[in-house]
Amino acid sequence: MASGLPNEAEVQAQWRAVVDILDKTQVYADSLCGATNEFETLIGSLKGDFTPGSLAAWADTYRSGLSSLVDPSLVYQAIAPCIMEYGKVLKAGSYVGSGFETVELMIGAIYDRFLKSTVQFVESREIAHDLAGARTGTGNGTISRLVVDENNFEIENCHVEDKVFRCTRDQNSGAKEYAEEFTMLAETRSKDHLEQHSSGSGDTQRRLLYNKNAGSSHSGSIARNSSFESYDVSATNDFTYWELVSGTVPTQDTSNYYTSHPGASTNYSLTASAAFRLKQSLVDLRRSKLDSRKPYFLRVMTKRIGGTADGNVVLHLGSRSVSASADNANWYELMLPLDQNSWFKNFNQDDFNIEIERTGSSGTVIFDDLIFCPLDQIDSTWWVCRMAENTTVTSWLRDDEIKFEDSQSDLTKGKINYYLFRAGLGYLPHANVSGGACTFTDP
Ligand SMILES: [Ca+2]
Repeated sequence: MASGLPNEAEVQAQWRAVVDILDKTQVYADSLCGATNEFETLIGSLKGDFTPGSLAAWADTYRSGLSSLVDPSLVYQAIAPCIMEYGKVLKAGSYVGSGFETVELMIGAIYDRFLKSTVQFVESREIAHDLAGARTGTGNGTISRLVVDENNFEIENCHVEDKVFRCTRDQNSGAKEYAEEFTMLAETRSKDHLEQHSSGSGDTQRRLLYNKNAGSSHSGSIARNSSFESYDVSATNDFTYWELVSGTVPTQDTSNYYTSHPGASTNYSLTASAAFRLKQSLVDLRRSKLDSRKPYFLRVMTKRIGGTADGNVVLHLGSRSVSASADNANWYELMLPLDQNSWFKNFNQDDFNIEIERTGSSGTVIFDDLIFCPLDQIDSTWWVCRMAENTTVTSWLRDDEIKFEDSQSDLTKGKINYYLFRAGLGYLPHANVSGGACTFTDP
């Protein structure tokens, strides 16, 4: 053993050496146990009195032994000391925010260190996340996905596989219409810890996803009066929970609406023939606080009624906003893009609120079906399902599906991050986003 405490490069060298051993073990074990391999050859050749039974049993035991060498708990056991040693380096550099005693928190301190102190990156796994998905069946809603964290690094602690969201409860089988239940179905898992790259997550990441709507049930918007049905011209705020910030108070359109939602008794929309800006404050949301560890989704449907409408429609999420032309002949989903600014840290503001706005004053524009909600995390990336069709909404029915196909062109890339994932420890900032040079290189 060398003497003294390691510096940062030396800790990285130890970590790299650990990953090298893990990876070479994994590659070798996989090569013995893959589809056309030594074990297959052996088992296929067995005949006689002694060998068929005995060697088949031995092969099982042998594979089990190989598998145990790359068991997540053993991967964790190898990487955890490197992470804690890294903490000592941060301490020596008086790096504030590294006073953690657990591996899980210390890896977060190292992540921060990579960005804030001595900027550096590991190699990326370069996973190609499918953002669009392919829909089959009756319903014409959509599922969107967020695949970057609050610092715009692609989320890398996930399985590379196809995922299908299948409608498992519709309006006729236990769910409310517009609050249909989807089950995420993944690819088959390896029977042990070998052949991980060619295997899926099995049922380990299986979660339910619900169609979000403008109602107030469990899958509804956390903004109140999101569908603009609660309206009283004699009240302080004509639209309940929506306070006028500037412009002319909009009125209610009782003839046109986007779609309904669970619990709806009437279906109306908000209509504006002049410029306006309305806000709903945090205190009026169905939840009195936001979760700083989650990304949020905000959208509203809008279209013009009658002739051309001028100006823009604008949606504000805290300090962030998105705008588009108000002149939409069909329903248009005005939505904060799903990117790093979907995260609390990046839209947080003094006196948080969400706002809808129209800037023009010629022509009539209606708004309906606002949805504000946190995204749901499944296998580390984030998802939201809702109706967004621009002409006619058709509800989901059981067995409707949306399929997402992720891929990774080079399975050997991003080993530091891959074994962090295998150990259940997340990932570190990687070089493919900022274009920075990779300093903590793969073995
Ligand atoms: Ca409505």
